[in-house]
Amino acid sequence: MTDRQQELVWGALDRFQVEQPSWGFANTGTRFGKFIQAGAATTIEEKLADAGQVHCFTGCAPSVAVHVLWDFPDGRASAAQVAATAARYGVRIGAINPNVFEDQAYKYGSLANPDPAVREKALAHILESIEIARETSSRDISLWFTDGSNYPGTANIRRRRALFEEGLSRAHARLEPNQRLLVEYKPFEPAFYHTDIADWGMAYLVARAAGPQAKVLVDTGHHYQAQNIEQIVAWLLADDMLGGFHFNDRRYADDDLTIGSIDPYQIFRIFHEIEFYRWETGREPEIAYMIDQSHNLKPKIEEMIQTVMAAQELYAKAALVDHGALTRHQEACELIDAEECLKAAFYTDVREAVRAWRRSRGLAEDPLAAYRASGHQARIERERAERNRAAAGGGYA
Ligand code: AFD
Ligand code: MN
Ligand code: MN
Repeated sequence: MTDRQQELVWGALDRFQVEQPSWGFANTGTRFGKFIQAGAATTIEEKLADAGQVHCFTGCAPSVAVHVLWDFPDGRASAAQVAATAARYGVRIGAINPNVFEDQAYKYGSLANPDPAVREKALAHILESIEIARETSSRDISLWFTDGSNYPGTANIRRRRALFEEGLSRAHARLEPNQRLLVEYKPFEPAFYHTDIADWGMAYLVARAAGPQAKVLVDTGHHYQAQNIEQIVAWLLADDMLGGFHFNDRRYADDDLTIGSIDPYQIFRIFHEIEFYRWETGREPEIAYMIDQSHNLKPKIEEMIQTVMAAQELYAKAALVDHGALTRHQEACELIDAEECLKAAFYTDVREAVRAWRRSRGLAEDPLAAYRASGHQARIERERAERNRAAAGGGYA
């Protein structure tokens, strides 16, 4: 690696921060069940303590996305305490995730429910989430809706779009100047016939209708198999509508696997579009890089460290693309040379440069090994065993 390449890698690593999901530390699973882990977090304090470990060893994951119903037992009243707890563990609260999909009232939808009383209930929860964000000094309110239908003819699709535009506009009107609504899309699940906000175009349109502080959230697991995600990213960047990502990887659907574990080149190409935009425009887009993974089988803290390390490496690789040469080759239709600009960067082994960056920042060069040697896992398994054993019905997988 040349000195210039190391300089590019270190510059990228200095810029790169990724947000952890509180729900990644708790016992979760698939709709076919979950395997309880002895050391899994069962309270927001334990989740923040675990996230603090990940940030302590990686140095680039200082914020934690939280889920209102799962992490704020007393709603807005517990916001200040949750923020103080986060600080105690060396992290801060990041995106606030309202939950308008678990309550029985939302059986036929939330903001698009045919019943105006349910729509008002969902909006009230979103407005409370905006208040919580104010108390935790969070910029982003991250909205995912399960609204949709399972059978043809059971929903008025056009009317439901209009209801979303109304509800999101009312939420947008209550934002602080520094706050944003991130509208996440997903093609299916749990709805199986139509999902109201199913793709980037629908999210774009309802966000635009809501107001200038509403953007699109791209969850990498929320696309059909052949979709070109980096093309979506390029279009959203061009219109300043890219609010952020929920990173994970997938083999078949919304599998929430570890980032880069199935198709690292795709994540690299997404980062490349962002780096290419930065180089070409000189602008710094305000993008929330967030992880949305919650593993059933891998040890949770180790998996989050593995995820953060993988994201760092792929972002560092994307910073190595020679944008000047790429642009010249593109203009001249020198296809192989243009493609090779990406492949040369992607196949560059950045691991030693990343290890050197960690040493220069006083971090362990191998965060996973350092965590494993810390004794934290054994300690939390002892401390949390009983609560998790109860959750497992007495035994562990
Ligand atoms: C699920 C949904 C969606 C959402 C996440 C956190 O598919 O990605 O962002 O839960 O609420 O993964
Ligand atoms: Mn998501
Ligand atoms: Mn998802």
